[in-house]
Amino acid sequence: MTQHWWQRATVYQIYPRSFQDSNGDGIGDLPGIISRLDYLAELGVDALWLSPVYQSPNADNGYDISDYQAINPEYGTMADMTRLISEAAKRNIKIVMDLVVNHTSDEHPWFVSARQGSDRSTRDYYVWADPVDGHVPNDLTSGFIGGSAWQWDAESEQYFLHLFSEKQIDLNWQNPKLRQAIYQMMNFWIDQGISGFRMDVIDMIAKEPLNKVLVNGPRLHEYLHEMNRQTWADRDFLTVGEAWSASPQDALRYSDERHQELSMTFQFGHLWADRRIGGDKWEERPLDVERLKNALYECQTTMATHGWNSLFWNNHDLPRAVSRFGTTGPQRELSAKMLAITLHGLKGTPFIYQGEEIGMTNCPVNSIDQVDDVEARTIYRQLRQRGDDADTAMQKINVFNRDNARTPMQWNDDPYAGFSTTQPWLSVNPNYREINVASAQARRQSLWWVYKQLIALRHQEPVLQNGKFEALPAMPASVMAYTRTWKQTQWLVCGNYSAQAVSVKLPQSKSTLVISNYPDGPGQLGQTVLRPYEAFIVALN
Ligand code: TEU
Ligand code: CA
Repeated sequence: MTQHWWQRATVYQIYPRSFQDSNGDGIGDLPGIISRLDYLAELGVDALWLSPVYQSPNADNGYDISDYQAINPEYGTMADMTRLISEAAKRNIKIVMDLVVNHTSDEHPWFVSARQGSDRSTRDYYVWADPVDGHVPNDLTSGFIGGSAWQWDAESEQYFLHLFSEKQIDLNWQNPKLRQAIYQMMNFWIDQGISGFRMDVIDMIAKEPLNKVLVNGPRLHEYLHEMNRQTWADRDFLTVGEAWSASPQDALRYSDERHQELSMTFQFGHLWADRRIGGDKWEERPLDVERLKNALYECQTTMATHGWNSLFWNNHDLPRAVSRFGTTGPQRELSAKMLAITLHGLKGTPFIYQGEEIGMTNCPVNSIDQVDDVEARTIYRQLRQRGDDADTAMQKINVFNRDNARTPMQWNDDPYAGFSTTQPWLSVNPNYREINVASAQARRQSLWWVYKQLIALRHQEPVLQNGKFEALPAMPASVMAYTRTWKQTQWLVCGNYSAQAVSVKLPQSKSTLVISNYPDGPGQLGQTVLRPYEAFIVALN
């Protein structure tokens, strides 16, 4: 039975910098989000996950925090945050904060005092290591800047660790004092009335860098259980851990309620379906729908009785779903509806990334000067050093550039898409005149209305919340088809991931249409021809 609010909820991710600017400085902010709460309530979402809004020098757009208990002045004040929480609550919307506790900014007072001064009480909050034969301790590299992850501190004659950028310094979770300081900070936010945490790279916190163990360290689950007990344990609270390393089995380990750790994780298995596993980020492969299905299905069956799944296509680090798994051609909305229907039919908690509900697309750029993303800029430099000319390097960058997902929200066809009254921090996607919220809401057949309907169905239908998942056997590679069964109710979810029509054998059964992306639905089941990108949910009877 459904026990938790988040088991019937749909969460909406906001990237605050790009959602709504309220004061004409070109940067999204908290008052901007508040001004859009009615929009979010109309869409029907239950909770907002805010990417970091804390004080930060913005080396990685807020994923480098210098004060966990202060708001970045670009975004507003603590009073704005309090108002956001209460205004959202009035509309039955909960707030989920981003918890970035694998690392802090180098400007965090903990790190400043760890490095210098007589009182180094926070020295062991971070990871330090002595030189080995006068060199770095080992060959760990920093993902975001290239080069060694170890940086020399001349004053103390030791190295410290930064696995992301040189301004994101890894915390030492083996230190119980550090863990207590983090739990205290989390309790501060829980007391402010938030309802959940999304936990940044949570699979890395128990790293053992000298043994080159970066994810799934031996004490990881011990820490998460301890965190659970010392913070949200007695509340109905949503926790979702970002875990790139998580297999379906790992995801069960995190989310199995008997272990009292997290509600769920983000697993990324399905997002390798158009990449070479272990390959470079820009190595695009034609979408392998079979692999995509299998990854999603395996999570469904692994977490059938215990544990819980998150359901998502994209976020602020990933390309736009419709550009990646659908089409940006004339069937853009049709294909985006197919993606929405086939994902939201699964068991778990759906996460919608801002703009997904109107089918926002990737935004390729011509020159590296137009790129903000620290990761993309580093990789560009490396590609050029390895001999790529500027055009070739930019082609690769456009495949994974995180800015693809970070261009401002497209509200209407005013200049700057209604996001701001001035040139935003990152340029608006030029397609905003066609793709925007106002035009989507005005057309009853738009993608936006499909999302609204899917969110409402999740609230209303026990079969969507709890129904047992079963894949339909012997489907063509491009077709996703499964049933959900709860008591006397059985739903069939079906989607064609291809631009070609395809013939399938569906159950011989009478059916009632629940939702579809073609106006006329599938008609009779049995031997059926699915049209390009066709998707539907029907109740079998
Ligand atoms: O991302 C985790 C992460 O592993 C990233 O390196 C991710 O794989 C990459 O961005 C994809 O291109 C989290 C946050 O979501 C991301 O925004 C942060 O930059 C990162 O942690 C560091 O905090
Ligand atoms: Ca602003």
